Amino acid sequence: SFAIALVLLSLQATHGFVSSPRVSRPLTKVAAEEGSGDSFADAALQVSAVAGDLQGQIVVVKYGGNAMTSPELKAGFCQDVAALQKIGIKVVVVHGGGPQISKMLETVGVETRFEGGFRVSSTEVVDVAEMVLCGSVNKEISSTICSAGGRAIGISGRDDSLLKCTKQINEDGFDLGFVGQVETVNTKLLEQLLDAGICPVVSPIGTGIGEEKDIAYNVNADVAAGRIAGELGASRVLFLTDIAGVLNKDMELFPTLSVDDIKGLIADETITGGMIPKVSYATSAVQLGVGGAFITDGRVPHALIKQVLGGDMIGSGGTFVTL
Ligand code: X2W
Repeated sequence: SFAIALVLLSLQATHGFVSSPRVSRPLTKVAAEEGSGDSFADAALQVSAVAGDLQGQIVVVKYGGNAMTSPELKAGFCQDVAALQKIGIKVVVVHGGGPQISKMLETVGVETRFEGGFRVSSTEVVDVAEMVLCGSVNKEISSTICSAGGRAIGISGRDDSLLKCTKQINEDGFDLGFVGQVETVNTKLLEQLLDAGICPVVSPIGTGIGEEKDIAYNVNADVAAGRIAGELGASRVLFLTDIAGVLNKDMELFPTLSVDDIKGLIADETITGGMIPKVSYATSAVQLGVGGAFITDGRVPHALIKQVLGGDMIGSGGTFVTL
């Protein structure tokens, strides 16, 4: 198909035919034991084997604000979503936009700060976050997927009560304001859109429950993506971020980590700072039944399609987290 041809052309252009060592990441399936020497045919066989396995499966992608830095990266990401959709993979995009919210808060003169990876969110802050995420960021992503030939609809966690939240209470009792803890996910809405061939593009603004049903909550996009993937029983969740993956103290990448490995690495302080929340959403998604979670560098052009269809076949990096 056109989509496979597109992938192959990009693989050809950037990597030639790379017969890197086979590793056991589930997305990597090598069709031909030995290459025939025809690089296009070999790559086509490899990609079609992976694409066949993934048809009809759900892949949730968290697209972080730091991975949206250039128009080229954004266009490449949206092209990838459209291409995966054409192959028959059900893609859900959950986007962030932290830097974009911070910029707007600065413009309008509202102070902002983070506590433990979460933005302290007054009513004013949530208003701006909703305006930025559900307005410009969300619509730009859904419309660019459409102009790349895909079908996408932008929604927020307040639409059809997609993300019902309660106020998140920090362990140390610190008041974060209107930061939402996701209580329920309206998976039916997402499944209906996916079954209709539409990619839901989700802004992480949630809705309150009961008497609080008209309150908007600011939800961390990693939290929203991990939870949506878990509730949907996705085969994969990908976190496109601004680092290569989980690194050790010598800045070398861990290609795979189990949930137990991660506990140990946090205990011995190999994993620190902003990586801790990220790995915790990845591990909780896996514990909720997601086949695997990738934490990968969204600043790499076409990171999404390379990771989903290429895996280690093309050495696209990232850390794969599994049970
Ligand atoms: C985030 C929502 C956006 C987000 C915020 O206000 O920045 C909380 O921290 P990135 O680009 O993925 O960081 N919400 C509660 O998560 O964006």
